[in-house]
Amino acid sequence: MLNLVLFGPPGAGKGTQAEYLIKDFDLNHVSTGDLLRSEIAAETELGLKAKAFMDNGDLVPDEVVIGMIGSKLEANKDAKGFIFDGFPRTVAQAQALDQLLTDHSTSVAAMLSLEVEKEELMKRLLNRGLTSGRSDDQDSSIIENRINNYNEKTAPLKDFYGAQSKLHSIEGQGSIEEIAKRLNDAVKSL
Ligand code: B4P
Repeated sequence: MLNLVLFGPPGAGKGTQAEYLIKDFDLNHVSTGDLLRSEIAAETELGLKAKAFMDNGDLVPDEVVIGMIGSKLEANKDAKGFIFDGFPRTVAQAQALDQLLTDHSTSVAAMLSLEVEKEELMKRLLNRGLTSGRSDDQDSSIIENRINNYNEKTAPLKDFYGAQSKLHSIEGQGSIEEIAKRLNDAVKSL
């Protein structure tokens, strides 16, 4: 199995680039942001719990997100591999992912970290907010909170995967196609 963690701050291009990686390497896509938004749309108990956190730009509690990943792995045992998009976002989530993958006799092959400057992130997200209908993309103070949460709770995961020699930093500015090529080259070199 080829399991990739697609990493980066909000607006780094994770969802955008995941589409190319899925096609190029025939992987299953697991986006915790997308899974949470479908739970909210379906007005499930989990969705109702997650909504307030997401609307404020805060991380949803670890146990909620980890449970969703466990179900996805269980339901796709024959997959060639997974692309984890927006997960893990905390050290506890990364440890849980390692354990879940070990239980399925596999592991994370690489963390692909998209590097983008804050100014560009703000620009992309506010721009997406014009059409996405996502309230967390429409207000600069909420976007700031998301970026601060990333710097405080999520960025330390680079050390977590770096210590396992799995960190690959990728320049995340430029055209979408250029970045897709950089990611493709990085995966082929694994
Ligand atoms: P996500 O859905 O993961 O939201 P995101 O980080 O904003 O998405 P992404 O990074 O994929 O967007 P993209 O750059 O592709 O999370 C939303 C919320 O869910 C979180 O704030 C949190 O509350 C919760 N959550 C999710 N996972 C969680 C977890 N594991 N634990 C706890 N809470 C969790 O796109 C951004 C824009 O940039 C797009 O408009 C795109 O077109 C544009 N863009 C992309 N690449 C570009 C490029 N090269 N040039 C110009 N524009 C580009």
